[in-house]
Amino acid sequence: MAMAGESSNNNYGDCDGKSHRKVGLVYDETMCKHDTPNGEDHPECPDRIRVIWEKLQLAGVSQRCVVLGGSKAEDKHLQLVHTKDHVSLVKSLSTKKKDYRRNRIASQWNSIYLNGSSSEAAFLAAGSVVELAEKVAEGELDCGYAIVRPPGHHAEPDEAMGFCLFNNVAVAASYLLDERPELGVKKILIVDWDVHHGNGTQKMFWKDPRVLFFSVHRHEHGGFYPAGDDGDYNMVGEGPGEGFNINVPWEQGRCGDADYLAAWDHILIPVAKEFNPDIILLSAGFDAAIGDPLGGCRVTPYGYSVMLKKLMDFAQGKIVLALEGGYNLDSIAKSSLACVQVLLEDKPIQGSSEAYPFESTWRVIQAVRKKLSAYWPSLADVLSSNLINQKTPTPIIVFSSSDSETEDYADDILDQMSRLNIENHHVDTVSTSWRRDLSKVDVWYASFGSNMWKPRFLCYIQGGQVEGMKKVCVGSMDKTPPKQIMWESFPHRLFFGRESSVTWGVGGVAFINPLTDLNDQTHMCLYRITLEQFNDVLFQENGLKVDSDSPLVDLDTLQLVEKKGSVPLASGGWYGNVVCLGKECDVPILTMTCTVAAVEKFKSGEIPLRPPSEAYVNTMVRGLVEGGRLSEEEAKAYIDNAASKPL
Ligand code: Q9C
Ligand code: ZN
Repeated sequence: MAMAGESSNNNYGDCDGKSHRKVGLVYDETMCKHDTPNGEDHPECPDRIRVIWEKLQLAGVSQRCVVLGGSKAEDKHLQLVHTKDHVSLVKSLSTKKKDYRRNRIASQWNSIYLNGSSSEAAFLAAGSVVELAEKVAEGELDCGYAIVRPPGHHAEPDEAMGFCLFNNVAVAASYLLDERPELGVKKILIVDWDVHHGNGTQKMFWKDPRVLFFSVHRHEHGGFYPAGDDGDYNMVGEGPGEGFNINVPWEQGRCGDADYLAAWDHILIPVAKEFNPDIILLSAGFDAAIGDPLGGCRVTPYGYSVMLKKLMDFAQGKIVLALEGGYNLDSIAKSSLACVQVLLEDKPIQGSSEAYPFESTWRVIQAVRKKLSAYWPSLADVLSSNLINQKTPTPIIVFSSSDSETEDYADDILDQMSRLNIENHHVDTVSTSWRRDLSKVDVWYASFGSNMWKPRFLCYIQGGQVEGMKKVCVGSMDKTPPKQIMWESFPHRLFFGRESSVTWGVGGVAFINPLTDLNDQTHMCLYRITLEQFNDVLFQENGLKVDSDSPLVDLDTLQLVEKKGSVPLASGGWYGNVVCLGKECDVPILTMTCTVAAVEKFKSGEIPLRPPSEAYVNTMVRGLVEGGRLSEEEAKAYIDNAASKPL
């Protein structure tokens, strides 16, 4: 580690003659060596930090920063927040000769992969954040950004989790507080804007009033990763740390600049003023960014700039960003660039945002303020109704359901829709112009469940009822039958979830895993329909009104799903995810699956995996047989086999 008072680095240029701030950047290619053991694709990939670094170079901003190489964390510093056993176990990974030994260790953890370089990268990631934080605390640098991986905020004292091996930010915070008292850092604000809850960091400072931990994350009442109650706003810390843990748990996806800035203006900024930190550490995941395949939120580079700028008013601008998540390479590069430009303070922030927060955002903000006002008087005032009436309404979700329940309640949907339309005449008059555009685009809808049986699928287009369905289907607005029907097999895993559903009884909802599994083949029936009709199928499958004024999959989303393979929709129902399986005749093949968050629940056992009911099997078999895909015996064996394997 560098000594205080060392002369300024030559990389620091001031060619424009303006005095901008001394910004540290850590980048070390060695951290790219941490990768999946067999070269499988994974969202937490080496290119993440490469693209960020390349973007900063291309934009000419890295040249204006103090660039530091990585630095390895010392065991004793890691042990400030991790157990000795955890540190030794991660260290030992590098000496294991065989992948299978590491795979075995990885499999004991939640969402972790390991290779021969994982240990080195983990020590570098943590050590680099420590080094940068030290330089900022000493005053050698004004602020900085550590472009590191693996990320850290899910790592708990005794375990790796959620792509994280060591909790990089927590190690740095403890290092400043416990190992460098002479630097005078007594109070640290940790802000975690990664789309996931920073469960590890929360745990490490749960009883510690020296660290104020603030995490804003997609929570969905405990349904979003890392599932459970830890990210709830009731989790305020304990003992002397009570009131020093603040969670802002979004109830829905699609949150964007307006939602995040509302949390800043009405929670974080007033509390930061009262807390008056000596330094800020930012768990800067960029997976709430627009376009992120895991996050499903919509924060723009402008949004990140404003959030960062607002934090720079504290601790004399001493702030250290450490990369956490963020899985759309383009989004993380652009967001990172926007942040470094703010750190450099060399030009005013560009951009604007016109949207309002969601209604659910105000609900969450009010709940957090109420709970935390016991500790932070600035949160005690009731927000004015003028303010909270500025909102973007959420599409009305009639109910959240499985596909099977949807048909069971189709009459109820119709009832509720007509009632809603009587009460809200304006609902009918909103523009549905999206339909015109999307009616011109064809897609293949690939079905793998009961929709493989053609008469059953046709109900979603033409409306009506078939054998086994108790109630009537609404159908699409455009009732033109599919232009073509064909069958194909795809390398995906078919599985069955849910303890029971109304129509089919025990078991009986089929999903393909949104995470591609090349070892399994799923038979799918492809219907060539318009993108408008595909949206109507999605609405119905998710229990949403079909007269929505915006589609779930618009042309941009279609483009994104073709590029990314999978895009979460946050439509609230069982099929909250759209997957692109490729192209046929230049027409994209789309299917709908449950969300990655639901897969987590199936894996953890929160939602049981059950073989499908007899009625559901019969519908699927009927589809496979009538479609000429398999014989009855083969179809039964195929479903038996799929249903007997755990996730
Ligand atoms: N089983 C960060 O953003 N999802 N971690 C697991 C596959 C885990 C995200 C889905 C998401 C972890 C740092
Ligand atoms: Zn994340």
